[in-house]
Amino acid sequence: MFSSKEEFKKTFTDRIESKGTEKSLELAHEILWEMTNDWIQESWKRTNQLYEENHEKQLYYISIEFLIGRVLGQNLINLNFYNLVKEGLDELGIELSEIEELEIEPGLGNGGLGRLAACFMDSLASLELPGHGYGLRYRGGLFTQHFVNGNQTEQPTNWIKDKNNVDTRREDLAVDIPYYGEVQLVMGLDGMRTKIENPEWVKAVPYDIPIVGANGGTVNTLRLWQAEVSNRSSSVGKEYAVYERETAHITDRLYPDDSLETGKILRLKQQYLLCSASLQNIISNHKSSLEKLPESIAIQINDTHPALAVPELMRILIDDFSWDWERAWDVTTRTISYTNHTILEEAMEKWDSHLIQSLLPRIFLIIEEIDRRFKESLQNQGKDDETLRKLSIIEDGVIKMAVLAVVGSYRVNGVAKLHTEILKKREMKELNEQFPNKFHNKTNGITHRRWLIKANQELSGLVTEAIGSQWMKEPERLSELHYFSQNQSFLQNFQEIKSLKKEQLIHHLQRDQNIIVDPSSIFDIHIKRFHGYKRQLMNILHIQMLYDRIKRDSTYRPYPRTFFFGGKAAPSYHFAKQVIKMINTVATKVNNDPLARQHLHIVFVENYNVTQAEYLIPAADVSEQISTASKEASGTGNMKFMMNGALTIGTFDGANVEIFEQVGQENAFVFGMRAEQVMDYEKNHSYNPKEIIESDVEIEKLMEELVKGDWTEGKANADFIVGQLLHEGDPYFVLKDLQSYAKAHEKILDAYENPIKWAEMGVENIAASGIFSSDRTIQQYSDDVWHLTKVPSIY
Ligand code: DL6
Repeated sequence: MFSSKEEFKKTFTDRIESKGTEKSLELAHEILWEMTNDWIQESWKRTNQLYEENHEKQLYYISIEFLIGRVLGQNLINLNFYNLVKEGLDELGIELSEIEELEIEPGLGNGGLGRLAACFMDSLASLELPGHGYGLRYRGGLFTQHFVNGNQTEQPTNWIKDKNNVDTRREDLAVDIPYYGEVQLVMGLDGMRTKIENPEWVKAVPYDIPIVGANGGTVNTLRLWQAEVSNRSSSVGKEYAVYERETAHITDRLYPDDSLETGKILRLKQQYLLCSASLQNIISNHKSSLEKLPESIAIQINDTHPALAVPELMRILIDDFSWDWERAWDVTTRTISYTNHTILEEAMEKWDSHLIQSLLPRIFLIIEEIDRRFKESLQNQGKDDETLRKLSIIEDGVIKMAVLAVVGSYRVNGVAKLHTEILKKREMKELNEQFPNKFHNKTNGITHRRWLIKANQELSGLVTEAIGSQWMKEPERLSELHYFSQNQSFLQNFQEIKSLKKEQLIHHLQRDQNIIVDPSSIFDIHIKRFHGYKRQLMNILHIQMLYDRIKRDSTYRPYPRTFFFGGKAAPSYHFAKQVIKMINTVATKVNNDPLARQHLHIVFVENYNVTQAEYLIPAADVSEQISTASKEASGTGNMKFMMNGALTIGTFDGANVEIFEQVGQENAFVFGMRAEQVMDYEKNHSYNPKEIIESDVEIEKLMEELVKGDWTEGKANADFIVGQLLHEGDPYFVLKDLQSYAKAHEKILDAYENPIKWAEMGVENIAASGIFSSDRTIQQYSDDVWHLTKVPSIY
């Protein structure tokens, strides 16, 4: 792009002048955006040419979410221009960080699953592997969260601007998607063919985002589909205005509320649009014989939202290419693989047959046929009725998408060792027995380029000073830091950087939310989606216990701690919203109490998103990873915190287990029940929270206060929380693990008394974090599942 700072400054100022408009930060943003983009476009073209010339196998990662975060700064980092641009702009009196702040992050994801997809895109390009994403271009993105009287409110996030969008419209690649209609058999040149008569057509228009890999050599593509009216639908069976409105709705919002049938239909429309448009696009790009599809492409479906890719690929091969069933099934099941991200029953997607039958009649017939043939083969193997029931794709008028995804894929993976074991031994036991070589584990990872190199440039610089820069390419070399955990000057620098990152977070919060935080307090951070199993409720109950102890015992004066919360609740998830309300209420009480506030401070960061995470994670002393064991498939926040030198307080759940394995339990604070215990309690229905309350005076008192409404505002909130803990049987074992959690917190206080020891533990965490880079995960997927070949960029 430019070989020196001087050249950058000259090009930048020339471009500013040539605009002839008033100078502003917005103009600086526009110019920097254009300059970066010019460079990326060239590299992007070159990458695509290389892929075409070499006929390399391509991976397509289909995902309903891609939580990419802000783009400009990350692109500058990956292009290795960040520092040069920053210094150049500094000399021109412009702060790069202020330019970055102008970017509204596209909220195209909800949480871990979407952020993982974004990390994978970054790693694929950085490892020079031909891997691209397909997703949806939600106009609204995930909602913006504000608190009104402590309650979450939701507003649309308008991330699409008139100009300088992160994506480019590709009208030339638009495809039409059929909904509804009737399936007809028609006579074609090569015999009878299936056709959908009178469908409602919707046009899917792709928007492309360049994914810039490390050093800028490889630029892959993230292609997002937007629903628009199709000119094939001039005579839809409804008023045109209604058709227009319904079409625009399809890519309006991520995860429309599916409590009503209209919401369910909308979700199905989204999923089919994503699968059909992506597959049509993949097949039309495919130049060689379709028999070779499994050798020339791999399709990874990210959770079950894109599971309709299985019947859709079958439909294309059978209906559009006149293949017979067996041939189509053979190619489909050697092309598609599937990642499972949850064992939560309520998160396992199931669709009423009648919905799919009416919206996607041809797809429904194909699913029925897949199910019929699968059952037939099971019967031939002599399977009993119970096994047949568990393995059926359609059961009692319901389509089980996870079963469809497993049956239609050649490999299936869980996202952490424990999670994969639970899938294999419990949740998908019968499927695993039926397909013994299909299941495998791929522990998640995070891109160290965003979560360390970009989010914590100071720490990244310190690491490089100590062990050289090779770790950026081979993150497992972070292990060399192990030797520096005993180096006093390194530890001191690490502590100084932690303080600096705390100051930066404080400045950010003060500006955005007018919150003042004590920089010398312990920063204890719990950021993630709000969900019962993630146990934000346990965290806030513990804070109430601490408050009570401080009030009751004049000798208990713990070191000051700031407890940060951040996260959104799904708009229709009542439990999560009640916990948010409660945390805000407790925060008001604790923060305004003259005695308690000397020791405890609660900060609820509004509108938690990727950008906020980039401020919060580097500033953390303590990382809260406290899910009920067995419930969190992996977690990835846990890895981000560790890589920034925070110490984990956590359960033996998801990837925490592997984190503890890597760093050693002596460098973390482990507590709570194991997965086996939780699952046994669940199986035997033998957990009774009343027994805990009756046998523990402190918890009993806490419950009395909750019942009295001391910690909630309004009776409804108190009744709900008490109801969950007492009458609903405390489904996430909050009371069961509470004392063990409290003890782990006491150990944190003890450890923090020795700042050098604390820093040592932090450095050990960074040193052990390299294995959690998504580069490792992607390399493993490539080796075991996709079989991609590196295409070295010629840059
Ligand atoms: O695999 C990415 C991410 C995991 O780290 C989380 O543990 C898991 O909860 C999340 N799963 C989902 C899917 N639905 N649910 N629940 O977001 O995936």
